[in-house]
Amino acid sequence: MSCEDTIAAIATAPGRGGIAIIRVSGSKALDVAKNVCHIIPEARKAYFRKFYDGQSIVDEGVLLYFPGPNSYTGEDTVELQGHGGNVAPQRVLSSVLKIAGVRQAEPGEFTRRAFLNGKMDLTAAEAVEDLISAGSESAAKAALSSLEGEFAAKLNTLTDKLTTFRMRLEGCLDFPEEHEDFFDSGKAADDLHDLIAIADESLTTAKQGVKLNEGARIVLAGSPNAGKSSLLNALAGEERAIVTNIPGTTRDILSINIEIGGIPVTITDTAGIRDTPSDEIEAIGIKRAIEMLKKADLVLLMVDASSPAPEAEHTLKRLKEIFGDNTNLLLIKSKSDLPENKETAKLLNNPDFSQYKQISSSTKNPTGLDNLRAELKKALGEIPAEGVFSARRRHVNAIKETIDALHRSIEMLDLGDLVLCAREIAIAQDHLGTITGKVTSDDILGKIFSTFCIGK
Ligand SMILES: Nc1nc2c(ncn2[C@@H]2O[C@H](COP(=O)(O)OP(=O)(O)OP(=O)(O)O)[C@@H](O)[C@H]2O)c(=O)[nH]1
Ligand SMILES: [Mg+2]
Repeated sequence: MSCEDTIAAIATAPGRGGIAIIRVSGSKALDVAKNVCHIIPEARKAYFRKFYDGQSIVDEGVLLYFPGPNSYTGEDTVELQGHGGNVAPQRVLSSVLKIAGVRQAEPGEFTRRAFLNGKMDLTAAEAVEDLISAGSESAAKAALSSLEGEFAAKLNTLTDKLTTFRMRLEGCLDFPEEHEDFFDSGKAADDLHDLIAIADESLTTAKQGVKLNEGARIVLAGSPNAGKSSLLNALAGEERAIVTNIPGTTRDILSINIEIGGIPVTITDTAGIRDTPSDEIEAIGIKRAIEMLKKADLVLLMVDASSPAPEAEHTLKRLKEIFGDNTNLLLIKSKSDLPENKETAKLLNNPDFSQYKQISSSTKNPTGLDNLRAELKKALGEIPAEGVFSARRRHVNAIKETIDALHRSIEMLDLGDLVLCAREIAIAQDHLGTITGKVTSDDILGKIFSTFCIGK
């Protein structure tokens, strides 16, 4: 991939739509305007033009020209806004790609160029994609905060403080007699603890950002007829899954997207787990259920509290086999509108079950899910309304590495090894630098931008 080439792509989503935008960036952008629109445009002026492929007209629309560096990518950029749909934009793009030196853009390549040309830091570049794929309003708001540089600003404050600290430390190494105050007072260690506290705060916020970005996966599990599909429908607010009183109704997995406390959540309904499926289809469904359970962030084990539940013990045992003891599991006692079954109540009091939080639910009365909704919010972790930015796992890992390096720097300080202390602080700075892109490699960039949409 070379930044010398001029790149082009359809920047709007495929399918039926009023307008499609073909975006072009690079030194040949004006050639595109000349060849396709038969005009040399002035900067930032809208022209209504026919779009040509050779002598034939392929579409008509608006042409815009943004000379670099005052464009999204920092390079000369041309936008052709034509008609949407599956054919017209492709025809315009194909005409654009016939011009020498112009090629189809890779996913995220426009934003990659914007980053490389210093138009935005890496957290903002990633936030562009996060905003596009945001699954809830809170996630979109958080992405916008990162895009506007709030995440980078927070990290830059920490980096600046580390730089100041390192300068003092290195000054002390060079001129020990002049900097006695710095260490005699034990102030250096206090300062480092303060810096760790700031990094810890960023870590918490970054983890919340990841949650908003990635969303959470909740999987419903339990014996046939426990009420899983009914719960899915109630949470979705519409009849998505088939509900009958025949055990083994749900065969395939079915996922819906909802929002809980601002977090985008995918809830998956699964076939009730039992060892004696009625046929091959149910057996495959149970296998799929187990695969989904392995990926769950939170499992809701449903037990029908109104009936004998001879299979509940077995289901719990199976779940533990699937993911061990440390699963995030809530036990849902369903059908709480019906009288409780004494045997089942007794069973759920035994330690195997009582170690889990138990929540009563009913889909048959209007307030039957209030408690469950509140507990789901708690289990997923509440996200503050303000001050959250979108973040990724790589950010969380880099902040953790930063904190580890700072802890090591305190150890070195305690040992009186100021050289190693300074080195650990430099390592901490490098880790922070990988987040904003001050320290980066083609590998990291390749990984980040390959998940972007084409045309962004
Ligand atoms: N009274 C009462 N009945 C319920 C409740 N939830 C579900 N049911 C009934 O229980 C039966 C089974 O419900 P489903 O939602 O299909 O159960 P399931 O766990 O999805 O069952 P499978 O798909 O067979 O694994 C249906 O007849 C529902 O109407 C509830 O809260 N109260
Ligand atoms: Mg079902």
